[in-house]
Amino acid sequence: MSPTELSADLLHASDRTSLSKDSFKRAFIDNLFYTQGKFLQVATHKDYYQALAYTVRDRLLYRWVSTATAYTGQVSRTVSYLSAEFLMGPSLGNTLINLGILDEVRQAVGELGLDLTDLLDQEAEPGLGNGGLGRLAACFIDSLATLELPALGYGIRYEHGIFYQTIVDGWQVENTDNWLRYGNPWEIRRPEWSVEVKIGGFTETYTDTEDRHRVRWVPAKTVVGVPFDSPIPGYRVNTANTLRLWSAEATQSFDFEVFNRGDYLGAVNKKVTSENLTKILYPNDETPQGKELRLEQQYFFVACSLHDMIRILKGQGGSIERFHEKFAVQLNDTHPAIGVAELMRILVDDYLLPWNDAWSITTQTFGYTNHTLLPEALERWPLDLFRRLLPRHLELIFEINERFLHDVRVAFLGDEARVRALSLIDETGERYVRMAHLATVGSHAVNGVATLHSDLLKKDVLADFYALSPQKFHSITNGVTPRRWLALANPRLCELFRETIGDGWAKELDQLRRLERHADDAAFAERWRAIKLDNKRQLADLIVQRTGIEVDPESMFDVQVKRIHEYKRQHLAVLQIIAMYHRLKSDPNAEVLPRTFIFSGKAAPGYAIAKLMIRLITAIGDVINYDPEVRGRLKVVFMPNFSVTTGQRIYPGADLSEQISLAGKEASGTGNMKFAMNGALTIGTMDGANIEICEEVGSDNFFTFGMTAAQVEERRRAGYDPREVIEANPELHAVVELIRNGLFSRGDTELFKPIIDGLLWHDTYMLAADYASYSDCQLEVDRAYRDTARWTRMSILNVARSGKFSSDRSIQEYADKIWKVTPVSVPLL
Ligand code: NBY
Repeated sequence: MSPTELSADLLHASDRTSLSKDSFKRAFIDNLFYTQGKFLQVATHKDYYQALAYTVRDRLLYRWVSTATAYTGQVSRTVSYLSAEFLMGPSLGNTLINLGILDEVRQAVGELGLDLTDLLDQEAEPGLGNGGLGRLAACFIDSLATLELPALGYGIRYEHGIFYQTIVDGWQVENTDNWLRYGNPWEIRRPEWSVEVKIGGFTETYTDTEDRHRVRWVPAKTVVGVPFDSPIPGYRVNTANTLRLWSAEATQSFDFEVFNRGDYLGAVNKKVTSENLTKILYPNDETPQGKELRLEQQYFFVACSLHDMIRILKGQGGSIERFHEKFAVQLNDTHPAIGVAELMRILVDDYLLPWNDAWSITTQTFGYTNHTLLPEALERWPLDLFRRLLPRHLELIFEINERFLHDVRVAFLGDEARVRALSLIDETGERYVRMAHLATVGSHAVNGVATLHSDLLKKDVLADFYALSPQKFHSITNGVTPRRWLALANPRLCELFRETIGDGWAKELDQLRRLERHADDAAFAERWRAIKLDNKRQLADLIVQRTGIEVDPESMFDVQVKRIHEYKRQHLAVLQIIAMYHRLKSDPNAEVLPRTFIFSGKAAPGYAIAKLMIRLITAIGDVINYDPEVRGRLKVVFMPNFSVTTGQRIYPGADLSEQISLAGKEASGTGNMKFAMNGALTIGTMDGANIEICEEVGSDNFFTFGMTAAQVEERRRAGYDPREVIEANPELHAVVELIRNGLFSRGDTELFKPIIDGLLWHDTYMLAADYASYSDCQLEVDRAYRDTARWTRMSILNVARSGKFSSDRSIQEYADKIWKVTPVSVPLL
C-alpha cells in the first residue's frame, strides 16, 4: 500500500469524514470537547459554532486534499486570481450548501437541542473588501471551484477588515473590525511556504561572471509573508480550491541583528512595524489614497504570490520559461498591477532571461480587469514614493515605457500628444506612475465588467490603447454566485424552485427560465407573493432590532444598498422621498402608496459629503417616521453596517431595487443582479449592467429613467446649469427649499448646505437633470405595484430571466476568452 492509499484508507475509517448523521453528531461532540474544551451542557453559542465549523471543515479537508493531489499530478493551466480584496462573507452556511449537507446538519444539531440558524449567526464576517470589487472576487472563486477549474485566489489577510459602521445621532461612526478575535476555523497557517519580501533601498550595477552588466537590488528591509489557506468548495463537485491570503511577519534574522547590538526594544519595534503591513484594509472605494503603506501592501502580496507560483511550477518540474503555460494571472483592477514589473524583475534579474523573452512570458501571463470609469479612481503613484519603496521596479517600468513608447512612435508617426497620453509616466505636473497603463501594456487581455463599461473604456479611458491594440480588449459582464445569493439567502424561494423546476438551477442558472410558464398561474403567483411577504416580515424584524423603527411588511420595500457615493446618487432618492412627503402633507388624502425606503451602505471615512448624505437620510427619517399626519404611510430606514451578512437578509425582502447612478459612471453593479434574481423589480438608469438586466428581463418588466450615457455627454457639452432646471420644476424647487430652510435640521441652515450648494452650483452627477424623469418613473412604479397580479408576474419574469447574471457564466467567458483553461475533475482519494 502506498502512503497515499494508506492515509486514504485511514480517512475512510474515520468519523471525521463520514457524512452520516450519527457520525456527524459524534464528531461535533468530539470537537466541542477537544477543540473548545467544553461539554455540551456548559458550552456557549460561540463554542457550538466553533465545534460545528471544525466538524464541517473536517469533511471539507478530504475534498481539499483530493483536489491538491489531483492538481499536483496534472500540468493543466491554473488561474491565479490576484485581488487586494476578497469579501467572502461567512463560510459555514455556504459550505453546507456547496457540500449539499445543509438539511442533514440542521437535523443533526437539532437532535442535540441546537438551532442551526443561531449557530450560523455566530460567525464573524471576514470583511476583507470594500464593496463590489471585493465581493466579485469572492463570487468568482466560488464559480471557479464549481466549474472545476484549477485556481488559486491570492490576497491579503488583513487583521482588520472594513470598519464596522454604527449610526450615532444620525452620523456614521467607524469602529474597528476585529474578525479574528475568536479565531478563524476556516484557515490553515502554512509557515513552510513563507516568502521573504524585499522593500526599499537602492540598486547597483555589477558585472557577472560572463562579463555582462547586471543590476542588483539592495533592499533596506525584508518582511516575511506567511500564507493562510482556506478551502473553497465548489457546488456539489469534489473540487475544493484554495484561497491563499498573506500575512506579514518580521524576519527572524533581522530582529537578531538589532538584538545582538543590545537593542531589544528596537528589535521588537521592528517586528511591530513589519506586522503593520497587513493590519488594515484601506476603506476607500473609488478614490485611492496615495499612501505608502498601501503600495507596500500591494507589492507585498503580489511578490509573495508570484514567488509561490514559481515554487509550485518548480515542484512540478516546470522551467521558468514555461511560467505562462502553467499560470494565467488575472489582475483584479490595478491594485496588483505591480506584478507586471515584479515578474519582469524575477525573469530578468534572478533568472537572467533576455528582455524580450521575459516580456513575452509576462504579457502572456497577465490579464487585467478594469472596474471603474471615474478618472479620479485611477491609481497613480508619485515617482518619489515609488522609487523609495521599489527602486528596481521603477527602473524596469522606465525601460518597459521606453520600449513601449518607441512602438507608439512607430505606430503614430509624429504624434507626440499620443505618446504623452499613453506613457506609463504622467508628466503633466508632479510625476506619477500610471498603474492602469502598466496593467494594460503588461497584459495580453484587458476587460471591462459590463458591455457599456467596456465600450466606454475603448472610447474614453483607454481609447489610445484601444487604437494601438484593439485585439486586447474584451467585455465580460459581471455575475454573482446563485449559491450564496439564492440558495443560502432565500431558502423559501428556492424550495418553490425545487418543487417547480427541480434543483438544477443552482449550477445552471439559465434553468430558471422554466419558471416562465408559471408566470400566469394564479396559484403559483399566490405562493410567490406569500414567500416575498415572509421574507419581508423577517427583514422587518431585523430592521426593528437594528434601528428600533417599526415598518409595515405590507408596504412596498424600496431599497438602495451599496457604498454611499455621489455618483450612485442616494441623494436623488432622498429628493424624491421628500417630494412624496410634501405631496402627502399638502393633501393628507393624496393617494400615496405606502412605502418603506431602506438604505444601507458605508461611506469612506474621509469622504465628507458621503457621510453628510447618510446624515441627510437619517434626518429625513427622523421627521417623516414620526409625523402623525403621514400615519406610517412613508417610512425611511437607514440600516447600519451593510455587509455580506446583512445583504443576505435584505435582497430577498426587497420589492424595488434602486440602481440610479448617473449613466456612464457605474462600471457594472452587482447588487442590481442580486435583487433581480430574488424577485425585486428595478428602477434604474441605462448604466452598467442595468442595461443588460433590462435587455434580459424585457423593458416591460423594468423601470428605466434618466439620460443615457450619450445624452449625459451631450447635455454637458451643451452647457448644463442645474439652477435653471431647479427653478423650472416647482416640485424640485420646493424640495430643495425644504432642506435649505432647515426642515430636516431643526432650523439649522448650515448642516446640509454642502449638499444643497453642490446641487445648485455644480451638480456633478446631474441629479437635477434626471429628477423629473425619476419622479415620473416612480409614479409608474406605484401604478404597477397597485396591480398585484401585474407586479407578481413582473417579479416572476425577472427571476426567470436572470440566468445570465450567474458568475458561472462570467467565469466560463474568462476561461474561454482570456485564460484558456479547462476543467480538471477531482477523484476522491
Ligand atoms: O466593482 C466596483 C464598481 O464600482 C462596480 O460598478 C462593479 O460592479 C464592481 C465589480 O466589478 N468597484 C469597486 O467596488 N471598487 C472598490 O471597491 C475599490 C476599492 C479600493 C480602491 C478602489 C476601488 N482603491 O483604490 O483603494
